[in-house]
Amino acid sequence: VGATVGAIAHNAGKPEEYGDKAARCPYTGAHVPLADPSVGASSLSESEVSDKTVDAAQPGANEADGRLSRVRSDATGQMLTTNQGVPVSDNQHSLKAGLRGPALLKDFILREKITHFDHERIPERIVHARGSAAHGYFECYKPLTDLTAASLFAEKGKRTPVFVRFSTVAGERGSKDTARDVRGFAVKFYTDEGNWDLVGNNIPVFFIQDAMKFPDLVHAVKAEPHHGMPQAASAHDTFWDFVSLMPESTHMLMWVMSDRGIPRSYRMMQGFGVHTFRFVNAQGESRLVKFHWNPVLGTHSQVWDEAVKVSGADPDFHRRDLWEAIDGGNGPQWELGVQVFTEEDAERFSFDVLDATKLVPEELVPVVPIGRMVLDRNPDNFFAETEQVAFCTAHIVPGLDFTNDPLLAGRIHSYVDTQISRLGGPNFHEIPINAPLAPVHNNQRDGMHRQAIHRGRVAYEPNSLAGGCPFQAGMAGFVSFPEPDTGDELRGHPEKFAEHYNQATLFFNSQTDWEQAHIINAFAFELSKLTVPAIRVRMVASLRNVSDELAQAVADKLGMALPEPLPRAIAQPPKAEVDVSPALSLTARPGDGGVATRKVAILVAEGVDGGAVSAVADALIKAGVVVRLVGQRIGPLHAEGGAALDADASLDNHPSGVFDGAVVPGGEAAVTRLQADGRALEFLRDAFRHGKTLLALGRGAQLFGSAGIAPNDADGGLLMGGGAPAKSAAAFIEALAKHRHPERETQPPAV
Ligand code: HDE
Repeated sequence: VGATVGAIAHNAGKPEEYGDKAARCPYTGAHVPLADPSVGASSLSESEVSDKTVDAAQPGANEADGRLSRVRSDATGQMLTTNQGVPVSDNQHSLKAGLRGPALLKDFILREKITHFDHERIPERIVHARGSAAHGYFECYKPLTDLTAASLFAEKGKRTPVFVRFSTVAGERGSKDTARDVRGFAVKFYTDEGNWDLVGNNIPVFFIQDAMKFPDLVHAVKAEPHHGMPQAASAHDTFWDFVSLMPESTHMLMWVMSDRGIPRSYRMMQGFGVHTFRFVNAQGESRLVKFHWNPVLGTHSQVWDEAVKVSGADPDFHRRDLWEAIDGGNGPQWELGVQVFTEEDAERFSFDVLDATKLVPEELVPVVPIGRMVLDRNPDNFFAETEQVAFCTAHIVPGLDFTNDPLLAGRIHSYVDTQISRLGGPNFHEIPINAPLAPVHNNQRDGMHRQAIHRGRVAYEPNSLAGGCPFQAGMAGFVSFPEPDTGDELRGHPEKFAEHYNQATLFFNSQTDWEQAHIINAFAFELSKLTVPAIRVRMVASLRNVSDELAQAVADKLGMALPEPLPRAIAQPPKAEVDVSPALSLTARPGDGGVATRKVAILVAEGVDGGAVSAVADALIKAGVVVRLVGQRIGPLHAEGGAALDADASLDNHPSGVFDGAVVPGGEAAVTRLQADGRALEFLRDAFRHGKTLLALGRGAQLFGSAGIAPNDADGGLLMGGGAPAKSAAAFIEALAKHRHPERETQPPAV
């Protein structure tokens, strides 16, 4: 026991948790091979699964990394210099006329240093300002040449480097990660025929149907302009004023008010291309396509009380989670799936596929997996990569094309435009993280911050002086799909765009009881924050068109009478194809059943049962869990019998929200100490209320009693031990894999 406890004391488990030093070192260009690169997609047919036995792929290869090494800078063993490479003799003192005299204007070293500092900031993104990113690759399962000429889908096993940025939308760059919000899911594929940016979200629909409304939506949700509040929150008058006047946003509101708006991790959320795009094959034939990213770890979320508390405990919760998982060699994976259908199919649907407030139910068109994405390398530098990466929906490659979705049309313009002011000019494509792997040759010249040195005297086309180069690619290049003429120029929208509630109802009816309860609570919370009661009434009136049950429950929680339903734009809405879509529930994707990278606290104090601590810790670490010994303070303490332990976290710096589960070992003295510590009781109450997996060993059960938590056999996540620690740990791991135990929830919370 002593030896194992001693090992924990020195954090011997850390290398396994976070990877050894060589794996963490970013300068070698080598990728961290994943422990198990196989995907856990149970939804695949056997033939599809066998198609995934990839033979062409080079494990860990990522050409994009080599390209970035050209610009990497490493000062190890180097002398300090100015930007001109002049060695600096003294970096502590400015040049003065006498020791007590004035600083001199000719001190070019001081001036260069201060001037550069003065200009370190660039404008933050107008939306999606706060984000985190990682490198990785996409791997194609099988050739899709019958559907698309896109080179990344041409061969089984073909790998295309990617850079992926996840983000919140409303908050500023320094805001918290766990706000209730949509999450951005932007993927830059460095294909061999140019960059393709699939700039998606973790929700498959959007608030509005037409780009014309986007600036209004964003002005409404951002901090109110007179006093700059609230930060990273939609719970304020202007947002609900706008959306309650905009019934097309109702479907998206259902998603944002659901637990999708507060994901547990970027690694545990889906991504969606949202719009309907086109696949175009080499013969010029086109099919419509919707893109889905499905996480191998499953879809998991926080609960609201937890998200609020974690935002204070660790505002970087999602950023840290992504970084640490990749750093430890547990890079997250997603499957890319597509829904492919024809224009004729689309015409038969009760909704319009050009309307971004609608999804295509999976029961109508199944999602077929076509490849997987692995994120396996953290950026070297946040600013150079994560901040300067410029995603643009206009970045598309041969084999793909847009549709006439009017929201997408505005985006095709907006992203390129915004990069020009954000990154300081039209040459942002030359910033290393944005530069394609495919060669770039054209006659665009000059501009701010030009990096390329174009040779020759010809910068026009046609030319004879340069032999006609660079020459047009003709049919080998990007050829826009010939969309048929669609009519007269006018402002308006197609008829099916006027139906706003069918899919909001579908979403609500497809949720489990506890998911519905969370949606009701979220609406009630957000609307309770409004200062103008009329907005609240209008919103609940709108919810009546979704579900009377929902509207009534929200009204009850707000202490208001149920208003008349909001008038609908169309009296006789078309009948929806499906009433329930199980795929819309978070529970549809439980994940691969593993617990690797999940975080567990073992509560320790002087006199804790050291044998139990090491037995449980060993079992958890073996299963890939990140274990923290959480003490009344950090540092050394003595287990029962005198063995040394080391608490690497404290009840103050690691409250329960940052963990997925907790263990309370026995040891009479330790339990008595913790019973007298309000922080320990609060830790357990929060963990219990948030549905976390909890294990008591020996006398540890008494601490639960002191916290007001009674044993309950019906609660699969509340394990009151009794058995040997190793056996209890096995049961705990099984319960931890379920992520959370919502069956224990009561309204209001009993504990
Ligand atoms: Fe964006 N959006 N957006 N958006 N969006 C931006 O581009 C815009 C929309 C999305 O990690 C901006 O570089 C318009 C839908 C993501 O860098 C800007 C419209 C979806 C990101 C912009 C939309 C998105 C952005 C701000 C309606 C999901 C972050 C900075 C017509 C499919 C990308 C920037 C990153 C960022 C405009 C609607 C996703 C201003 C005009 C729908 C993930 O260009």
